[in-house]
Amino acid sequence: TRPDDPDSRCGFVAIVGRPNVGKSTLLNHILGQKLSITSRKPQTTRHQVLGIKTDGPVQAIYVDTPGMHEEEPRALNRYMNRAASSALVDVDVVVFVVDQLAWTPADELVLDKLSRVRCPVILAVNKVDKLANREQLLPHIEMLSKKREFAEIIPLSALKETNLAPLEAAVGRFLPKSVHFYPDDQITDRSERFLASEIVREKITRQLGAEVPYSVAVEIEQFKHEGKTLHIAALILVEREGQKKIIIGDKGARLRRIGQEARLDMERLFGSKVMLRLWVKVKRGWADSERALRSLGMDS
Ligand code: GDP
Ligand code: MG
Ligand code: K
Repeated sequence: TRPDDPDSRCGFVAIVGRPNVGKSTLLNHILGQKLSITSRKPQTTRHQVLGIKTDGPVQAIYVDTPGMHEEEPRALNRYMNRAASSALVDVDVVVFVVDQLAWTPADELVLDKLSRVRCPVILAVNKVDKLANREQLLPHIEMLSKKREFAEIIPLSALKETNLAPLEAAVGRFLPKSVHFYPDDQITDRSERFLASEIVREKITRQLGAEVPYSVAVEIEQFKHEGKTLHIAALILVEREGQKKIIIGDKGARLRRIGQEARLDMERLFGSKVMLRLWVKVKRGWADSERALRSLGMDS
């Protein structure tokens, strides 16, 4: 927008909530693009990603946050808790995502962190597509509305894209008048390399279910356009020899499947043909080591 456009709005929106309520799914569906990785496992979102959505005069800059959680204080968890708390500083609007019907101690913990937040908090009651009967929602919303003062309470389904427009309209109303910080066609602050590594990590988490813990990292070793083809080489780092075997699978079958699925997503995201090479290496105890996190660029 022009700097003198009186309707121009722009600001930061934190999406918070306990793991698995659907924060990443919500961000992806608002953007209409896959930026943030999702899975049935909690804690799949390890980094902070900005998702930028410009709709006419309104530019909303969304911050997806790793779920806030209490666990053994390994380095990775410490990093994730830091990232989650820092997301609440300097935002203009908070979208607090909860699951329909379920309210747990983990939700209570997030609510507690929000007690320090001064900006408007919109409550997004997600996964309403799972409700057999909409009437069930009313007592739940009644209960939630007593927890704190919410600027709005919006039942929605991130997955089915139900009621996303009212959420976005509410967010827009609470953003300050400002020029846009990013070009109107930009959708993220992250590099293509970073997005590529997140896609590979998502495929691994999805394929392996509970077999391999969260201790998988992906490093992009090559990211190069050659003619019409994008050549990407990714190194998958695991903690143990056994995890390496699991990821590779019988005669390499699982790694091939991970590669095929990742390549399709990358082609869709980057809009070009992708040649993807993957390999797996054991890097002992990397999740325990702050130094290893720094070497992977996760020390913010
Ligand atoms: P996050 O940990 O809060 O980022 O949650 P994710 O976005 O990774 O989602 C966790 C799980 O919930 C995934 O399996 C999603 O497909 C699922 N999910 C997210 N939103 C919805 C929804 O609106 N309806 C249903 N049925 N499932 C959803
Ligand atoms: Mg997530
Ligand atoms: K998740």
